[in-house]
Amino acid sequence: ASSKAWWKEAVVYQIYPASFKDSNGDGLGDIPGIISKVPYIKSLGVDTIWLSPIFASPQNDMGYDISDYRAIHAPYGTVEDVQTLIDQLHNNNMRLLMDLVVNHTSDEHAWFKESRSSRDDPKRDWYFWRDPKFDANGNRKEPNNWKSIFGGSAWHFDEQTGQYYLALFLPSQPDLNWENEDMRQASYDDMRFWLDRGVDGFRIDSMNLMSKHPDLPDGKIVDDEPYQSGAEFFASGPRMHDYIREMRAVFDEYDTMTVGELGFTNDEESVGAYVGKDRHELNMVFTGDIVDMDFGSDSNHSKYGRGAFHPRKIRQITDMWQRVMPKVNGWNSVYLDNHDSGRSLSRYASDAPEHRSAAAKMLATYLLTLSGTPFMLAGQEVGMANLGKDYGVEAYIDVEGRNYYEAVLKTRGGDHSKMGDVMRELQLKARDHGRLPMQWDDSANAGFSAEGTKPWMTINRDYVDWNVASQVDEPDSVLAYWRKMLALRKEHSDLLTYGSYTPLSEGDTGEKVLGYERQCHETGKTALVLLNFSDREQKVQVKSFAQREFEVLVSNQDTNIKAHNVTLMPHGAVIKASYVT
Ligand code: ISL
Repeated sequence: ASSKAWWKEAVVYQIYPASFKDSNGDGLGDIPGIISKVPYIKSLGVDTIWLSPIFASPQNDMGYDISDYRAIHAPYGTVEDVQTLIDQLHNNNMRLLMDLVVNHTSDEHAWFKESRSSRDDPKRDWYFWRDPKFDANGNRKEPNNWKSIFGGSAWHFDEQTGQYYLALFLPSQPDLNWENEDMRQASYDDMRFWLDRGVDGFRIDSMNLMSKHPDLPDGKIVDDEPYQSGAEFFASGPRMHDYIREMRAVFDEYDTMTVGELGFTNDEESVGAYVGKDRHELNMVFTGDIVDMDFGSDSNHSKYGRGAFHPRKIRQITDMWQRVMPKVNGWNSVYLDNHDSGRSLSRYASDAPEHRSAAAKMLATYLLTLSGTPFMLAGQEVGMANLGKDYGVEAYIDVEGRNYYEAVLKTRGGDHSKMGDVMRELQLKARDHGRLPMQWDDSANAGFSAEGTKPWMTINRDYVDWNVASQVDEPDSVLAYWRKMLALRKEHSDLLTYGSYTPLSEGDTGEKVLGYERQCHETGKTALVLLNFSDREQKVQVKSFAQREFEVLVSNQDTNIKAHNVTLMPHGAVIKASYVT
């Protein structure tokens, strides 16, 4: 069995700072607002907070474009406020993870300003600067064909010094050159700045993009677009593991938890290499496959391509990582939602009024019964959903979705009435949905921001029915279910955190139901988990449970559940435990 550690037993609550709680009426969430909600977060049974970036930033990418790692974006508060938050959390036996965005900085960071100032600047090599290429007609061209993750070329020409710089995300997010030793040391000093103040760990943004192939070769051409992914030359590149190990030495000066965000890398072997225990690199990662399940069926598996979720996909991805981690003696995260995606409730289950509560509980059951550290997104505990179909494109303000919409609109002669297919995909997957202001109560602005203020983004009008206040004392609410599940995970941590995992086959459960057993080898206790990912009733017969004693530990339905015959209602979830006597 896996050895014990605090970060394996943690349950992490992700807060998008702009959207959690506005304490001063400027329409934007802030750190004092988060501090005011610590008792609430603790009352859920959650013990760790992951805070998306709160650092000084021009906010072109909502703080993922940092201009000073040691300063706080003024509307969010101050370094002292962060210290207060850390102290309050620690007083409550809770912990804080920060977002570590070091694949790139903002173009307003002092490092980049110096770097771009002249070709001879000592910090020139802290970023990627390359000479132009020229085509047959003598026209200037980018150094290679890589595409930015947010669209267009990843290279941007700087008139003053006559070279291009690389930016895999926005033009205002230049990539740092991790090859440069001085740059790395400066970044480690910034990390120590926060670790010294008591931060307990980091979610490392775009973690595996930090090592690029030294020749920056052209990406493989897969279509007739001018720019191509190129990810094969910058995802999990040649020196990636060196950098992580060097960083790990800094983390080991403290008791630091790390979770690395993986992009483009989803195969067993590469993922295992980051988290295998003897590798001494990261505690866990986020693989992107779990948030990509309804991406396009096109050859690029593009985010806004037309795709469909099928329960078979979650079965396959879940089985794979649950099997791989023990094999490499490693650990993983478990998550369904983050600030870069539509809400899993609306994409993989159902936010239709008649299903919403059951579906939200079913997904909670999934998250909290697997091996791995669970990460939930604020609002998930009350069944927050995507913006509905009655919202037009103006409700969508995130740069990724907007860029995509504008690019397609151009090819359709600017005719908004021809954008129905694009709207459908935005309604499912746009990053805005994961960033909706928290729905605290049914007062104006959902209790997120005072009445009469103008929140920085749309508040989903369903807040009137779906909010914390209306659920907090309601025993059948989604919120009550989360609390019950979180308590259960703690109580049965031998089973649910550390137990082994055995999948039931599709033959056992049918294709719409996900089923697995968790077992504690010391006690022989076994939990059987059945999750109905459809909006129809499903009948399941689990033969291995026919001869055993069992009890229903938790369920979101109250029909009488017989020994090995289970009828799951639409989006039904059942956990049964058996004890060998
Ligand atoms: O958002 C995505 C898909 O919708 C991803 O491709 C995302 O850009 C990628 O996973 C990296 O994400 C992280 O870094 C970005 C930032 O915009 C995201 O919010 C962050 O999670 C650049 O820092």
